[in-house]
Amino acid sequence: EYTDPHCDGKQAIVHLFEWKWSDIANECEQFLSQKGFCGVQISPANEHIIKTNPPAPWWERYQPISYKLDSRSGTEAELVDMIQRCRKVGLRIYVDVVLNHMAGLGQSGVGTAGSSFNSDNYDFPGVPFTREHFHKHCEINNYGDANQVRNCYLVALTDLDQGNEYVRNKIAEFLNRLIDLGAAGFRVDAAKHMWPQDIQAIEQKLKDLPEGGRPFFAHEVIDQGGEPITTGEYTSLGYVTEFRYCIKLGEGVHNFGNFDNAVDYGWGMTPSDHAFVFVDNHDNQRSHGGGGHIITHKTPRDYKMASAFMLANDYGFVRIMSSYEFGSNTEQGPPHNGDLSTKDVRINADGSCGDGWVCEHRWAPIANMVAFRNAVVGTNKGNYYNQNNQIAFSRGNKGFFAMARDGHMDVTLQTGLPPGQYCDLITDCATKITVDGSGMAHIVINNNEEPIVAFIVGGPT
Ligand code: QV4
Ligand code: CA
Repeated sequence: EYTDPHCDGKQAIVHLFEWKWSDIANECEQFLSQKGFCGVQISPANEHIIKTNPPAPWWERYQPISYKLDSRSGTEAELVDMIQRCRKVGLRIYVDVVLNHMAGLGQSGVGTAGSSFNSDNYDFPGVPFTREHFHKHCEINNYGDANQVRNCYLVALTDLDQGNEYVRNKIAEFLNRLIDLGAAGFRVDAAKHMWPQDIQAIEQKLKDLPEGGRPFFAHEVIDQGGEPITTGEYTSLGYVTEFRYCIKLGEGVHNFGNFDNAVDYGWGMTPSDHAFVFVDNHDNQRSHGGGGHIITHKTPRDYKMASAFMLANDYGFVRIMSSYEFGSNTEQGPPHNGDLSTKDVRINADGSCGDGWVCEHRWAPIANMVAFRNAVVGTNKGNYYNQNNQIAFSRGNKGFFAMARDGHMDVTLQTGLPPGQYCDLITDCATKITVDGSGMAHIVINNNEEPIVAFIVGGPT
């Protein structure tokens, strides 16, 4: 339950981090629908604090002031328009929701929807929430203590008591409103910091989607082993983030031999049907949560390989990250104008993005592998080949994938596919592959920047 993304069987979503609603609507229509994406994870849509020092950091969206739908990405009317325009071209919206806490101690003023607030007085009249709705102040400093992780404050963020019936009702009202507006589900921020039974009680208060079925849930639980709180406590509530896979993908790209163990259940990794997977996320790409060596857009060649492998592999439900450029200042917000409003996403003539937006989801080995994943859903890996930093495998009799770390591969392999001529998805058919009557094909890679070949039954020819 809570694992159906409601997108006609499609298999990958993209996090358009900090994009404005109007740009997301355009992207649904102009790009995501053509490439077979299932939907979009959007930044928090509700009212949040406004910071001018530092100027409009991205993390102001993680300090809610109320559940009014006015944020730096746009107004409620713009949100609704976007949800509907995306829906029309077959894409669903998953809203990042911050339910664990409100704004941090020491702050007061007015939020993005004009509501006043005073965190030190636990006063959030825009909801309204008052002191009785929060846990007493204590700070989380020991992740070995599950009570503390759930009941104390994460970096001084005023911690809501989801055991309180009124709090549960206010949260459920907020989520039900988003369901009414056409959202298909949620990414739950800091789920690890809320009791699973409280989340369950809130989920039980939610409506079915208007077209039927339970909303989709992806719970953010950072479990890298060694702590009492595990992803397993949350799998009955939907998908759960699998941060160990970020580390495994990084290790794999550096030495393909490591891809043999990319999913290590001995490590406690989440079962595939509840694992929400990604190469990096908006936190660990800037070292804000989650350890390990994380591959990001800053090393494009490695990033393409990690993403392509993730999309080809038979593990989890995939989220693609789409970032904006940032330097050593990890607080820096999205590209913005002089008045701190977020800049439009510029799309260049060659399909890449400009004005500081990275758009990894438009990079060919990532965008075009979405069709691969959609085509091979439900099949297992087979015909596995992994030698000398060259990897290849089939997915049932539906698709075949190959990748070469040094950019070159020249080997004849069993593909498991019916005979015929296939188009390489990565190069949009510039390369063709012939599978003979016994399923063998000559696999050639000669591409340093994008050393990947992938083809599917029923693909372009
Ligand atoms: C600061 C000090 C505190 C001090 C406090 C009060 O650091 O020690 O007590 O001031 O004076 C911002 C600032 C942070 C500040 C805090 C409160 O960065 O310095 O505290 O605000 O004012 C994002 C950012 C945080 C940011 C937060 C709220 O990452 O830096 O804090 O938004 O704006 C763990 C969790 C996991 C979490 C991860 C980052 O288990 O759940 O840390 N990930 C999610 C989100 C993440 C978000 C939050 C949770 C909180 O993905 O983006 O944090 O909503 O691993
Ligand atoms: Ca909590």
